[in-house]
Amino acid sequence: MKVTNITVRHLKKHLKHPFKTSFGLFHDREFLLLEAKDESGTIGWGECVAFDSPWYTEETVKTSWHILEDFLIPMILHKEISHPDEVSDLFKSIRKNNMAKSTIEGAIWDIYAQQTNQSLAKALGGNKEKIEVGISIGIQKTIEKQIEVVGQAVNKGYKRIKVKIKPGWDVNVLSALRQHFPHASIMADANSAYTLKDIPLFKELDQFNLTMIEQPLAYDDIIDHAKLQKQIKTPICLDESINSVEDARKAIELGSCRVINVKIGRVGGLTEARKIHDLCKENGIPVWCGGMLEAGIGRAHNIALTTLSNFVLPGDTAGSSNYWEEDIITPEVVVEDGYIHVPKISGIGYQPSLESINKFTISTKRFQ
Ligand code: OSB
Ligand code: MG
Repeated sequence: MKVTNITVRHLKKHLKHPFKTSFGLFHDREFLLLEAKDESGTIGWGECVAFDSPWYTEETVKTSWHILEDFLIPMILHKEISHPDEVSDLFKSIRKNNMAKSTIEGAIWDIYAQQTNQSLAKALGGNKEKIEVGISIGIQKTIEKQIEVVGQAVNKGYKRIKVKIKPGWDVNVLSALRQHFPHASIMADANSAYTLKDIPLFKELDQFNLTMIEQPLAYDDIIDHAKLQKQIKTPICLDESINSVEDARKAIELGSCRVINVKIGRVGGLTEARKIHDLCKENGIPVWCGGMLEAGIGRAHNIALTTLSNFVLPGDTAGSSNYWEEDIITPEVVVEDGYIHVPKISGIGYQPSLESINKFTISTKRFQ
């Protein structure tokens, strides 16, 4: 294939429920969509998961736009590409900026799947018909409210409930949740809000039998996480610290985690995500697919990735209606009894709705 036209759109969508983490509160989600067309007219879509501020990684919507426009798009336009695995090699001279890279790579995978007449899941080598789904719930105003929201998710059938914690909102909340939901799979995500000084606190959390604790320490650390994992029973899951298959190899060697959260954008695309999946499988490390409050395109890519065999833990890819009054794809992503049925049609399996996309678009630029 040769990509001849690319359209980048900047969208802003209001979240149905504000999302609070250890780093702040979101009411809106800004993101980029990339539409790529190849010479035969096949169209593929990618979603850039960077946020409008660099709280999670260093990338933002604006840095992604800049890297796409000034570096990555010129490297892709009119190049002959026989397989999407080649895209990361084309981008080798650009350091990091994984979310920007992943945006184009995702669109190329979509085109490739359509042209080989298979679903994106099949093209990646996945073979699940349905995937198990978990949910990530933001910090609520009170413990009572947190219990209520977790209860709603349990009743909807979500297979694993993740809550966000931060200093002062940890033992108290998790203890209350464990009391109310003695048998639910509950986990906590700290988004790097703690240090090794908090080891006694993490030891205390062991009593709640959490499925895992996600990214308790610094976003760029794997040394201290290894020290912490040796002293606690709860499995540590790394998110922010793993940006490549090399990071995963080192973390596994050091014993920094027992689980890895794979996010396509954070690791630079589906090809790298699959490499991490394969390495973890060889090493007996289960993985699951993380979420970035995606709209429909990103959500569709997550679903396809989750069909790979070592995605044995429920991910954060909840249904569209958990985030949006109206998603940008048809049909929307629906969760039934804690499962999403993987679409079988070719490509990402959901149709982008241009009418809906246009409604939320702030700016558009075309490249050819
Ligand atoms: O740390 O996993 C995270 C959302 C935004 C940024 C980082 C994270 C999250 C979530 C929500 O936990 C996942 C989702 O529901 O999409
Ligand atoms: Mg996380």
